[in-house]
Amino acid sequence: MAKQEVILLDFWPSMYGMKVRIALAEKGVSYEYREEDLINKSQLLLEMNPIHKKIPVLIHNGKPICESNIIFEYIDEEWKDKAPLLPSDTYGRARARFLVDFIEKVYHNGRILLYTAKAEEHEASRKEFIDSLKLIEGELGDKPYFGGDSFGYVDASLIPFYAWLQAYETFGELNVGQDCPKLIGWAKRCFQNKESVSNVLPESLKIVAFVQQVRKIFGVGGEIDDPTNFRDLVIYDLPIGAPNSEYVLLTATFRLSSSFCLKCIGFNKSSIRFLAQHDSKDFTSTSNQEILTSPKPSGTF
Ligand SMILES: N[C@@H](CCC(=O)N[C@@H](CS)C(=O)NCC(=O)O)C(=O)O
Repeated sequence: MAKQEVILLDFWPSMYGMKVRIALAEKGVSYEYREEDLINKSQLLLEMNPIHKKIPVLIHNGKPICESNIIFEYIDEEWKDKAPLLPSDTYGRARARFLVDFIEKVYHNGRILLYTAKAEEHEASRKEFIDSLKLIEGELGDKPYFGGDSFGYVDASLIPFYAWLQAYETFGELNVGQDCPKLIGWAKRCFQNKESVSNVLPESLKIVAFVQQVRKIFGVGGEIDDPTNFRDLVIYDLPIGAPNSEYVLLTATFRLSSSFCLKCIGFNKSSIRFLAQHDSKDFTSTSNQEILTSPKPSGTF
């Protein structure tokens, strides 16, 4: 086969982009990833997607394919010899497309929880959000994946939600694990069994910080317990080779106490220990008050 040129224009927190990256990983397609600055879009993005001007865009041998679901189906058809992602039967495909469409509506409605400050809007949205997740959970039934025994289109479309879960829970004051335990079990299964998922999904804290930055731009914020100026958290680019969660934790501690991370963001102990080694201080046994009054970590790691 002639050499293929595959380029993906994307933006790292995008659930639409993640879905496409998962499809490419499932198929083992090598591609060039190009991160877009959505405030200052590249000429290439404007040329390749002049109608919507949105990511993701897949450029295959110079030809653009736009809209994540269309890209997803294109990938499945074009690289059909490996890991089929859409069901083989007509009804199964129709059902999968229906659920993917519903999942997108849920994501869309969930934005109110992330980006508005009005408590009364939250109340209604929270209920709608959880009710929708329960409906989706019902579709899973007792199957390991939405695709049955194998991971497929609906799984790849929903699993980016797992990376955003911490953000929904933090800002939307939800406890999805309590309301939808099977769904969380499914998400963990995907994360543990599928490298296409674990390699693609960004660290939850990075998403939380991203949402926080967007809230700041929208002028929303301050509702969460924020003793350490969480709002000012800055996320730096990950250096090549840095273990993701640990580095994010390290950068986070420029502004955050690690006990706050541990309690509110849910970091695990090994990350905290890693931090402690680098900062020669055992934060795991330090009280909040001590951390708040101790000097902020500084320097480069
Ligand atoms: N329906 C589109 C939605 C893609 C989308 O909303 N992309 C966002 C980033 S997550 C974007 O590019 N926004 C830039 C803008 O709206 O100007 C898809 O499925 O690909």
